Amino acid sequence: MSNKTPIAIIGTGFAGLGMGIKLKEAGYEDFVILEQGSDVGGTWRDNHYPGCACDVQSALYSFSFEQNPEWSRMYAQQSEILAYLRHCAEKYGLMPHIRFNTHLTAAHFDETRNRWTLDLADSGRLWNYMQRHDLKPGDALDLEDPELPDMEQLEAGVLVSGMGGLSTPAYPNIEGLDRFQGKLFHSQDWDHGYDLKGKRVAVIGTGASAIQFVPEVAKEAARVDLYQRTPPWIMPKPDRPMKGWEKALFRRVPAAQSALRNSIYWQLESRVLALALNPRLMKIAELEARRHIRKQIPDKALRRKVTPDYTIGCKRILLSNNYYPALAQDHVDVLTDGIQKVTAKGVVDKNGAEREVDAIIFGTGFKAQDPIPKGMVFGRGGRDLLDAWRDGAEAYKGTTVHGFPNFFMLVGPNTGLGHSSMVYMIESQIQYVMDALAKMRQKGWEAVDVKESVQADYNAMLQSKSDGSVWDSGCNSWYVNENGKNTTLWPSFTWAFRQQTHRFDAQHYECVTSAPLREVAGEAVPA
Ligand code: N01
Repeated sequence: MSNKTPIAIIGTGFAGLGMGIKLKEAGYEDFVILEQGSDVGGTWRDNHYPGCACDVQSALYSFSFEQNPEWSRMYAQQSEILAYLRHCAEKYGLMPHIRFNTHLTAAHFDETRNRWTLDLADSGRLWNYMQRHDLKPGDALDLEDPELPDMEQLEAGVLVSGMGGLSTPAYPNIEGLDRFQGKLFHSQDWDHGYDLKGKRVAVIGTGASAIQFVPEVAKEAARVDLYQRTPPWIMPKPDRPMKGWEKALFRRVPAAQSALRNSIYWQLESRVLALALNPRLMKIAELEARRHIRKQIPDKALRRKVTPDYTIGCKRILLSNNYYPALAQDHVDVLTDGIQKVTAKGVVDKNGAEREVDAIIFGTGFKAQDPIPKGMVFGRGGRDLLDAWRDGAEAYKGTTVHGFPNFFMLVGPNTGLGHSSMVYMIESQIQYVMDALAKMRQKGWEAVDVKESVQADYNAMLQSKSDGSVWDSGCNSWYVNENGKNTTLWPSFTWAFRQQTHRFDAQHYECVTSAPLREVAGEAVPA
């Protein structure tokens, strides 16, 4: 395979595959998709814990151009979404473009030639190296270490990241974890070979993943100790199997499925009125969530424990019909005294009480604030992306970062959603990148770099939009960093993002035709 490519894409989740599909549709044949795993699917390949499912309706959580009349439920399970992504990769001819088991360790932009140099390692060898050095996914690699597996270099004109914001597991920093003699794993690294039957299991965390797997663990385990730091607000999940006649209708009349998709879209979009514009309206949702607790939990003390004390919507609103009934069982205890330490045999709470367990499962989420590890992406002047993001991740339109020319991020900073489908955001960004590529070709630009002032103004606007929203109402969430900066969420309507990304606005970029000559807003000027 050639060691040069005009376009390199990282990842084969919705973002990477969607980008590849649109490139092919537009006639680009020369591009490479780098995938560290041995299968496509991104987060839907990596997260396979029991109960894993989507909390956005599948008619909307799928590509607009590839509707699937066969969804078995309103909200598909993980295995079905993974099968859908495999189908997309095959149907649109992406498999020959994908280099599996290939891990991007570092990407350097060479400004003398306006090209990215990518260091690639064999995933298996890199994994062995990381295990030997006790490194976890997301930990910085010492690129000077002679023991690092051999790197292959690939040169790319444009680099598109489809790495996603929630791919690096976050492990809690709890004293004594390394002393624990039982089984330990994170929800993203579920060990299906470990039989939970009859085991005493501690679960740490009560977020979107935990509320899906706790009911499944409780079916098997002899005892479940659920360590809750902050209770989530949970609403009923309006899930149901799709009926035979509905699937037949969608097969024969695709417009009927589009109509369902549109109605879901507008129903979810209407939530922005309360989330972003008038958080007082969230009271209505809170009443429904409180009713859900009362209906599903008979015990008043347990009701009190699971009732949050922050405004609903500040953290992600979760959907579940089986979480509260699971907690109400006698062999499940919700523990809210905090964790002091872990011993060889169990977990000690802040009152000093130890509970022995056979296994500890982390439902502790992802490193959302550092979506790209330090030491991975180096822009102009060799600057590490994480140094550019010292005050928190930010980008222009969630896609480009000043000083990192020809680097496009899908699911970049401030593109996350708490209310609707990420696939909609991804398709909007892909349109932006496609238009950028078309203009680069047309005008002969070798490199495009967003202007610093444009990025700064854009982010000031984003932060002011976040002020006063429900996400700014004082809870502790992964949406906002320790300085109170919203680095992850899109704080408005998704159609507004689509409008912004419809066209590549070259006038906001420094556009370079060749190394010594710069073209700004279409006008040639000396560098
Ligand atoms: O992670 P989370 P997740 N000691 O960050 C707790 C997406 N997703 O994997 O709230 C004790 O939500 C932490 O407590 P607190 C979705 O976007 C989507 O569940 O910080 N507890 C919290 O309870 C979601 O938002 C689907 O006080 C500790 C939990 O761990 C995102 O993934 C399904 C702790 C982490 O919750 C992440 O969800 C699943 C500590 N030291 C996930 N550290 C869909 O359906 C953390 N916690 C599409």
